[in-house]
Amino acid sequence: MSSKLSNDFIWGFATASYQIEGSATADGRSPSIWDTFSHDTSKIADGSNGDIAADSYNKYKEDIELLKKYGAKSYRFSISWSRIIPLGGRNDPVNPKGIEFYSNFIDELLKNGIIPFVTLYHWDLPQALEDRYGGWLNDEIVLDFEHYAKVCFESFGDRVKHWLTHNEPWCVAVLGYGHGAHAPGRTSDRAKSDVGDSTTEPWIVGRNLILSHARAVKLYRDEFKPKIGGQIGITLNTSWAIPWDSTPENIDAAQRAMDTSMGWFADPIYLGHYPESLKAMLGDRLPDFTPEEIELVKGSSDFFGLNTYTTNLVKAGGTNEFDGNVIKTFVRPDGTSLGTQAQSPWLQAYPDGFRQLLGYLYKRYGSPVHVTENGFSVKDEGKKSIEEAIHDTDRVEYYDGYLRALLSAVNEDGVDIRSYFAWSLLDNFEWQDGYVTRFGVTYVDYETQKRYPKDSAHFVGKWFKEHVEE
Ligand code: GBH
Repeated sequence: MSSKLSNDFIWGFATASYQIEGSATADGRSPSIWDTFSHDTSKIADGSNGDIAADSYNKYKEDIELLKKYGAKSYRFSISWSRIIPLGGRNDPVNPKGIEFYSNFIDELLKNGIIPFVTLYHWDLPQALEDRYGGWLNDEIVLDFEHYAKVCFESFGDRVKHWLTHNEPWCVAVLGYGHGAHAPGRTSDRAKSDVGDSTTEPWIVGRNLILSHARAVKLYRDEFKPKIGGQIGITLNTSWAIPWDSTPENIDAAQRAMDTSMGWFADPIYLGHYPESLKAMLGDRLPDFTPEEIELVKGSSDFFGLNTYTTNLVKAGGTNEFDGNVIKTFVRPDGTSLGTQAQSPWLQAYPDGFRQLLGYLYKRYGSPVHVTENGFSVKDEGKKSIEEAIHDTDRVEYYDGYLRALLSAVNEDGVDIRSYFAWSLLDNFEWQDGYVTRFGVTYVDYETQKRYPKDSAHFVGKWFKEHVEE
């Protein structure tokens, strides 16, 4: 048995437009819902926003230099919808300057031998569509997203062969409309927002996200793929769920956690229906699909896109519907913890959970897997000097463990994995956590916007050099 990954294995680093680009008003870009949300300083831990971020709109050539230096084969980045169509809608003008920016960017990647892996939607909806009809709550969005996707396929499809429609629809629906922690910040919690209904809106938004994904894929397959080839799919996020102990209630609870975090989207897309446990939990509040819609949705992803960071132990008895009404913990019955704690409270390192998750979803859904995000925020890294921060031992250990787990999943468990992207190339705007939490393999000094490779950047580069066949 080979102990390596095949030579066509794609690996690299990932980012997202709002988290790194800055230049919020440059060249005709209009605000997105994240500009609005983050400018309400009560929403972001350090009162920051993405106005400047890591300044990648201006420093993109430097970012590509870093990718080259680390030996990356590919770069996963997202396109800012409001740079391409500032007002967002299907009858609104396309912004040539926005097209030009990403076009130059893609050319520069290709010139350096780096494969562009493009996400269409990583959460930065044009604010104009939120104002016009309520964004993802309104099914108007389905056709507007399809049109935006079409403009991108037409403009970049000659050079981009790897497309993702949505990044983590669970986060869009739940964090945006359930907990109100992400833009547009709607929730039933009136301490956080005057508007929103957490019992219904996330499920409506989820349905529109699925339909918009499916329409964009159908368009790509009908009008673009026959001529230009390429692959298109969606990327979903989940933590792996392990029953806290072997009681039937807790085994059931762990399955419910998977059904809610991943099955909500994956079951319709790969299997053609919602998970039974979700229907049972929500009844009429889960808006179903018509038979025609199911025909559109089922089979609408060429691969399984996975973002995953951690594992939870799961017990029955919670009241948070978005986790499937379970209690999640890192603490085992014997009082020990699963792994090293990150800066992010929701994240501990547990490589074996990654391997188990890969096996689970390959068995359940049967699609080749692209791991489009995986990474670690080192505790208190934001408080360290640059000299200290670049020696990011906990992150190196995280990647060491998770990459070994990946290799075992491929070579021992037979999971068909096609790519791996570390999150993230750069420290960046970590949404509601602002700039304090750092996920980069490259340190960004926000005072000077200088970049400093961390030990983990070298580690990941070296690991793939040693583990991908020539
Ligand atoms: C990814 O989400 C994002 O795609 C990326 O933009 C981000 O920077 C990166 O991870 C690091 O966070 O306690 O209920 O709020 C990761 C998936 C799912 C992880 C939600 C945090 C919090 C659950 N995230 N989870 S909750």
